[in-house]
Amino acid sequence: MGKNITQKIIESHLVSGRPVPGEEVSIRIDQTITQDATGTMAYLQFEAMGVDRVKTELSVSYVDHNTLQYGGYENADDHRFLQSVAKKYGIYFSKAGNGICHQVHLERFAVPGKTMLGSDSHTPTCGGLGMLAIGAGGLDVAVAMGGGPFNLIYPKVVLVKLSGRLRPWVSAKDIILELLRRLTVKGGVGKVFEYGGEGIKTLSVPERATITNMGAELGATTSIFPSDEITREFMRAQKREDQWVELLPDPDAEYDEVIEINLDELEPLIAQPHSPDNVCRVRDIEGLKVDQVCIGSCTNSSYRDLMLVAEVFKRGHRVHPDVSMTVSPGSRQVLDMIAHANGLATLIEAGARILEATCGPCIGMGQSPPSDAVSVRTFNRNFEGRSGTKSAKVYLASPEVAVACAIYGEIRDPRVLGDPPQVETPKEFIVDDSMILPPAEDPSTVEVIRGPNIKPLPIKEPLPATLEGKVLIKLGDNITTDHITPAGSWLKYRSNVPKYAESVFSVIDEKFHEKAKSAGGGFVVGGENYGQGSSREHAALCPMYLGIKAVIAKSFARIHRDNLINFGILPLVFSDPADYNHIDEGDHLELVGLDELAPDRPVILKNHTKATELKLNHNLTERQIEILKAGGKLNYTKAQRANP
Ligand code: MIC
Ligand code: SF4
Repeated sequence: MGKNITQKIIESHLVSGRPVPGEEVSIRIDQTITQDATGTMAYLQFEAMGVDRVKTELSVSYVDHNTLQYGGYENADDHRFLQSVAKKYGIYFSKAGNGICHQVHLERFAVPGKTMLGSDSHTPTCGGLGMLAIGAGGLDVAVAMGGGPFNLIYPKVVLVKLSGRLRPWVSAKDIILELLRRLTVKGGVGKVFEYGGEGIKTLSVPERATITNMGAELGATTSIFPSDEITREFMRAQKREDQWVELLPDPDAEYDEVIEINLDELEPLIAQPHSPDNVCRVRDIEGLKVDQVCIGSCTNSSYRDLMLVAEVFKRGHRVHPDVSMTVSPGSRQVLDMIAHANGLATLIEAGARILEATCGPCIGMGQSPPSDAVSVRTFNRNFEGRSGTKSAKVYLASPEVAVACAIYGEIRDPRVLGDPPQVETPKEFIVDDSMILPPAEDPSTVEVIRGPNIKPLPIKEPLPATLEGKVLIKLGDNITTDHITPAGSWLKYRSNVPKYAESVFSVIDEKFHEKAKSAGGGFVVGGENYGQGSSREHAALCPMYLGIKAVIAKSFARIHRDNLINFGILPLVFSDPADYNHIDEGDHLELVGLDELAPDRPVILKNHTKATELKLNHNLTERQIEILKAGGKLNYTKAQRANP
């Protein structure tokens, strides 16, 4: 039987397990990436493991999320820590201003056929170049840097067969929005989306990367394109054709599912507040007044995306007087390229505000919209409050749609703008890696510098036989990690868990952390897809710090479930979803028999308030149970290293 490319990469990296969908396998990791917001924790954990140098082929530490260094020393201290730790342990360090990790990695480091683990949920961006790139919590990345394998459930592989060619003003973003419309934010759980069909030949690597990037919003394990002549041309233009390898599915490759999209039939789409799957046609909501337009983020910040916007403005258009428009380039290379191509000057003259090459407004670092404002963004997430303004209404769309909205001051289908500009992929990019610092030759000369914002890691006790406490909060479906531990102004406390823990659920209940502390911890009850969104392990670590013992939900998002296990919090699932209706906030619960926790054996929950008993499932593997029993993955890994 022929193999698809996902199978080829997983099987060539298999360390243990059977490659059968639904079974746990472990794979060798070739490359890792971290970013500043998750990196400090990941490196503290790496240090705690006592490994003297990374064991991967390549590890890169990026500073891209919180580069403003405003209001005090916290960020700058974290960045200095990251720089010194990278130098000491054999990690490349991409300085603030060099760009967003996913865009820079695609340009400078991604290699087809390799595996990569990144402490950011949009790590699959590099799947656009034929890499098996997976997002995970920082602790999993730390273990991979130490040479440990990464465990995952062997995914189902879905072929997304593209035919035809995108019509004028329709773009790669519309392909992934169409998938989100069809499948929803939980439609990709346990799956890898592998793109194929004649239509892929019409898409450049950055366009492919827009699609694989936003596969994260489907909840997918990852997304991947083959590595073909288009990939080769991109790598040649990046002056690293020597790293190119062809990677194609076998002609008789089999897939678990096939989804067909005829590109000719797509039209400009837009995701409405507050979920990336709330997708409609742009023309269905035309005329809605727009207050803000933001171009950028790891989804749409390539040379092609920014030049397209600039080319539209070159026709004599300007930003509408009532609109505040920002542009954040994906990388310093992109900024340099648009400057040389006269795109930057055009954007400035048109009235756009040029921001640094960072995540910026995407993670609520600046550009929080005014109250009730409408913001159209080329980003990938529009969860309520993520922009920093709870009442704002964030829409997600392509650069084509965003520029039309900026010009007209209202939601507009870009097809009103006449013939679309043609932006060719450059034959040669400007390559200057001087903001990527190599590690030291002699690590013993490097001292790791820690500022006062870096607090020691909280460690959990081993799992007891029973857990008792109150339901501290009961939540609905699709709770995001932005609800659990918001970013924005809290971002600077990522290496200070006691402080960051004050943010837990503050979007929903400002007093939650006080309530949790005074109750001595307790339980969280959730609906479907609990913990969707980012990979931030703080969404497990901070609740752990507040004494959360278990989360009982209808279902979990992959990365967050792994993070809960890594920090010793039980992720339990209602065996009958209707049981969700029989637990209320304030109920006094007890989980019993945890000393006998075993795969396929349900956990018994006693609800003392309601005098009822429920069976809860968990789908935990032997390995995950061992981690939970040890009180988390750090304890477990240390014990394993002590007794290999
Ligand atoms: C995000 O887009 O939510 C982030 C910020 O990039 C996160 C990582 C983090 O919270 O630091 C992600 O996507 O994993
Ligand atoms: Fe940065 Fe936004 Fe991408 Fe997250 S989604 S990595 S915050 S640009």
